[in-house]
Amino acid sequence: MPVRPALSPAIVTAVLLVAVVFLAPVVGQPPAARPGLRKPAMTDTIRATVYADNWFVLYVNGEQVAVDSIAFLPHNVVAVDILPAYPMTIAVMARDNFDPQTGMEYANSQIGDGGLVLAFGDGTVTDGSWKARCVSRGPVGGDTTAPRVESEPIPADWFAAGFDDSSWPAAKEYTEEEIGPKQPYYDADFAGAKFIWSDDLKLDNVVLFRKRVAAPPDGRERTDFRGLNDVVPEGGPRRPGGGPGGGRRGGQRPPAGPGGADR
Ligand SMILES: [Ca+2]
Ligand SMILES: [Ca+2]
Repeated sequence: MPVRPALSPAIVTAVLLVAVVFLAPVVGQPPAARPGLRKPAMTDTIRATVYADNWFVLYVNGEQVAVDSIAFLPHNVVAVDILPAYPMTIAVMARDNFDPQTGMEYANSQIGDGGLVLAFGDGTVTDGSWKARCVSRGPVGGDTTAPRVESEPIPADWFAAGFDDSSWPAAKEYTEEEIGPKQPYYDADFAGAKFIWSDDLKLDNVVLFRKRVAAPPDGRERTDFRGLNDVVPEGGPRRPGGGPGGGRRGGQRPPAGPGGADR
């Protein structure tokens, strides 16, 4: 019988602990040493809830995190889990339903209206502090006899965290009565959130929104997990996948129990 290495899980764990305690302050030093490199859990996420008349795409910190799964009708609520990091830049493109040639809807029989409301589990809500820039409107001037659409190019990086939106107008708040949301809105929790759009709820058909959230509105401390892929998380890396040599230290097995697996 071959003799297995005599390192018990307990000893390996002890060695790792010693290494962490004595080496971490030296190796991990510098100024911006980030506390807590544990892996994020679902309890670190917040729920993002959005209702758009009629459609939206949502970006958080430059990454696309949600797309409305229904382009037109019925009016629906989309709720997804997101991992927040602050300051948090939220960017939304919302579209009213409209014919790209006329700006009207239902076979050019009427002018539809838009509307967006959003609430995050950290207390972030839509309101007049958001920026809103209309990039497509129609029928221009409300003219339904010779209807036409007016659009402008969308900046390539409009959703990026570093995009300069200082010249964008403030979003305008609208009441529930003005929007006339459908039942899914009432079935969700949008407490504290306001409906927003650009200046013309009916003629503005494509609107870009941006909001920078400096810190969690609910005041809760949250870990910043950005760059997690660039560090070794607490508990060590995942067990190597069985290649020649087995990975670390000549193929020793990582300690059993918590820490070895990709939790
Ligand atoms: Ca419209
Ligand atoms: Ca609409």
